[in-house]
Amino acid sequence: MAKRLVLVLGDQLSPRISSLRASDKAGTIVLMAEVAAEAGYVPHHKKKIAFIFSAMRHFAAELREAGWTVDYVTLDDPANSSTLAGEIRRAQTRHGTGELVVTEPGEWRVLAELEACGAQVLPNDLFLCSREEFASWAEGRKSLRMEYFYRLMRQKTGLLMAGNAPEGGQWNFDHENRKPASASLFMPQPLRVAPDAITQQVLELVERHFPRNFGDLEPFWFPVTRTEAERAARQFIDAALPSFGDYQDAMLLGHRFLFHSLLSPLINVGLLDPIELCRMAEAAYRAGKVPLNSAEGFIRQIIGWREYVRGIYWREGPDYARRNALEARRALPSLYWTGKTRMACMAAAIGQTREEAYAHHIQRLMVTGNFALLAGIDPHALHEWYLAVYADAFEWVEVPNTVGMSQHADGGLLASKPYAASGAYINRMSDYCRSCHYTVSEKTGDRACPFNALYWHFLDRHRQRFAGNPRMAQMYRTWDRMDEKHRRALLARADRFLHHLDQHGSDCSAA
Ligand code: FAD
Ligand code: DLZ
Ligand code: SF4
Repeated sequence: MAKRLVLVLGDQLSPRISSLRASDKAGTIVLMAEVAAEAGYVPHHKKKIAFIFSAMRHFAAELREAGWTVDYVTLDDPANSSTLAGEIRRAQTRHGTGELVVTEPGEWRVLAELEACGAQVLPNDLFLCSREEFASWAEGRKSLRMEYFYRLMRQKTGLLMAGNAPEGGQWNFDHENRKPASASLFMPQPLRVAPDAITQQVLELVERHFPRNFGDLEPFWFPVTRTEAERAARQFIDAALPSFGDYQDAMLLGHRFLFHSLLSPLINVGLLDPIELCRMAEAAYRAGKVPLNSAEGFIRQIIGWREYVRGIYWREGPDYARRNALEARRALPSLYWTGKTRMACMAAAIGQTREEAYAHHIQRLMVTGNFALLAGIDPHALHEWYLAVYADAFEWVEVPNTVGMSQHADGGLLASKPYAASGAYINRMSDYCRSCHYTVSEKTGDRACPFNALYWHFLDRHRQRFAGNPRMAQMYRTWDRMDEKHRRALLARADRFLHHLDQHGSDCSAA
């Protein structure tokens, strides 16, 4: 009897995925394929490609060990057709089968490709909230604030609940989580795994096939197996989670990871179960090892934000990535790729992105994202950049964060006000400004922090849209109270800066 073909994608590396659970080992061929089309729809960071290919190869070995028959196509297989659809067709011919089953992918584009191949698409139940459940939660609501969705997920899972009430009497302890960090704090280090023979082969392949892609390939120390991922999670819970809440928004030169988990790539490809991870965090709290603000903050990111942005991605449809409510049209400056800029905060965020394929949330939101928002950079170009440069980037999570949260390009669906801030915010939350070419306290003049004038330029050019927003009224009052000459000087400083940016792709001439 012809066997069923189950396609397992590069971000579905869990034996618990629905396509495998719905199949029996004897009657199934599992197909996994490294294909140029997936490695090339944006110019992914070298580390991202290496991480995904190595994790895929290790997962194929895990499945074989568990008794599955796996047909694995490597990128350098001479017969590789370079697309998922092509590899499905070839495998169907090889194995004489027409039946194709797949767990729902994380992108509209891939979903359309698989549907065109006649795939039976099963829901992805590695998430807590199904697409249908999110749609029914959102139905008829005037505003889709994450906080209310999050409370529902707390009740659904029972995480940090005391009966029907939230543990500690509050749903959210974010007001305790805004502390700047200091370099004298003990900084935990994430687990670093030495590449094994499989990863070494992948590193050679990536260097051969993608020599010009963005980013440093080595040193490469990402966990790539389930066991390594679980060790990384344990290390995070024990060493970093206790201070996670306090310093969640902090940034420090030379301390790129602070108390963050670095677990997003591992969760997003299926090596870690998000709910089990939350249960580990809760257990650490209940054992008295982690304070409530940290455990709650971490759990909120996962069962709140992570689930919520996925719901938004699928609910809003394939055109969500193209929204541009603020009509931002500026080309993405080359400094995003080169890291050549005199802005110390941008240089730090982009530099570590190149080296690690990682930056933490506040660097993405309040440094590179904030700059793009203030400078009026085309959100779609920015989306392609975020999708390319981070190891954890898949459309379902990256698009709502970029287009919605960071760029307000969805017109405020995800955030009630834009995440726009002047240099004062970055100065408060980091030590970047101390070593910057620019002076954060200066507003006009060529050495003034660019974020300052750009901030007012942003507010001024979007006055019609935002002046009526009660959360922004105070800022417009401050602007209106300013001396006319000072206002003109601020706008002129911003215009000069933007003109230079357009000419050179950077604030330096030699980018
Ligand atoms: P931690 O700070 O340790 O947080 C714990 C976990 O919570 C993360 O591992 C992640 O799974 C989850 N999480 C936290 N914030 C978010 C969020 N806003 N949305 C979804 N999950 C969240 N996250 C991605 O996983 N992939 C992306 O492509 C991505 N693109 C982003 C683009 C922009 C412009 C912004 C502002 C944020 C983006 N995020 C993305 C969200 C967030 O920045 C990352 O999840 C986080 O930085 C990952 O690092 P960490 O594992 O150390 O996170
Ligand atoms: C991101 C990525 C890359 C770089 N390569 C592959 C690949 O070769 N094969 C594969 O199955 N998936 C890959 N992926 C992930 C996909 O591009 C896409 O993001 C997910 O399949 C969406 O669920
Ligand atoms: Fe960034 Fe401005 Fe501070 Fe320089 S002075 S690091 S540009 S916020």
